Amino acid sequence: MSDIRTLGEFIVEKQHDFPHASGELSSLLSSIKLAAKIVNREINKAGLADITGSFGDENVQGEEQQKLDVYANDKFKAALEARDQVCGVASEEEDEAVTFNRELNRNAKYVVLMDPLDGSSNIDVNVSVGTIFSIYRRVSPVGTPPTQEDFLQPGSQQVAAGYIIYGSSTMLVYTTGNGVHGFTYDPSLGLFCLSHENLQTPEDGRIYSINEGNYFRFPMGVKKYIKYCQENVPEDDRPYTSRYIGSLVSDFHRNLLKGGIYLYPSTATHPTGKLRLLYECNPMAFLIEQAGGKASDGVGRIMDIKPTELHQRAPFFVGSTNMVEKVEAFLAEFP
Ligand code: AHM
Ligand code: MG
Repeated sequence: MSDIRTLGEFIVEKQHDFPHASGELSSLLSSIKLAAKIVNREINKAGLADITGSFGDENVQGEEQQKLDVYANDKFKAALEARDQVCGVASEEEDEAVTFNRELNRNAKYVVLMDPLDGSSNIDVNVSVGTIFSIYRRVSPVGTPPTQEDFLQPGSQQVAAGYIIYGSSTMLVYTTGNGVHGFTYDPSLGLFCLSHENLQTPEDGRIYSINEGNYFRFPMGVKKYIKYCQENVPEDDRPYTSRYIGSLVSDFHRNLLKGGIYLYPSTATHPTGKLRLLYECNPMAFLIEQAGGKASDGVGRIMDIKPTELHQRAPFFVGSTNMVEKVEAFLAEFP
């Protein structure tokens, strides 16, 4: 028992790595941990209770909301509001940013952006899904309601980011800018226990993850890169392996551990790709950079993009540095 380090203990231990250490971020992360446990419990029952399937509504992006999307959104919002560190939340499932109105929340320093249940269309078939979160210090004055500027900060301003993967085991992986740490949930103890300290991703990988069904809609540089991955060049360890779950958190998590690249390019029908800059790309970009990898929109660094809209999308290439640079080179030559 003595060698178990829980997420709570670890956060307190590492608190001073954080530039504005005051315990507030620790408390904020622990509210995320609590909501994760509640959502995990519900996801584990999927298939038994009447909790899967469509909610009968669409989110702001016209995508059908699943019951568990709505459930996860509510639980994370409630957990964040219940502590005093967060003044507002922007979520993939909400049209507008949500302001927390209690006085304690108005005096809070942080905003949270989240995708409460990413890949939720996979739940009905028992495939892993995830929660993605991203935390910023507000730029508006404390004591006032948060403004758009608080939410529309470039990813480089994130103070913490992470995800929960509800997989064959449930894990919480996060960074506060001092490395990436992973915790596996022990359901019998009800605790997230440190299992992956200081995760580093290989500089080179052999896995590429992309929805190849869209092949004919991809830019020429991406088509060329896919062919490059498939070429038979044994001295260069090619062909690579193709793996695509269709659940960003799961695809990202596997590639982070094993080395690889996840690609969601622009397509002829979706010129800015599918993934959301604020809820999906930026937090994953912060994590991968902290793990020694790279995240790009095909031209430049994801975290340097200055957002203009909450639900903005961006082409996304993330993973092992050499692989991301390779696809950037193809795109530069064949835009
Ligand atoms: P969602 O946020 O609506 O669940 O959409 C994001 C998901 C990602 O998890 C996944 O990588 C991608 O969409 C899959 O898209 P596609 O089915 O077009 O390959
Ligand atoms: Mg999503």
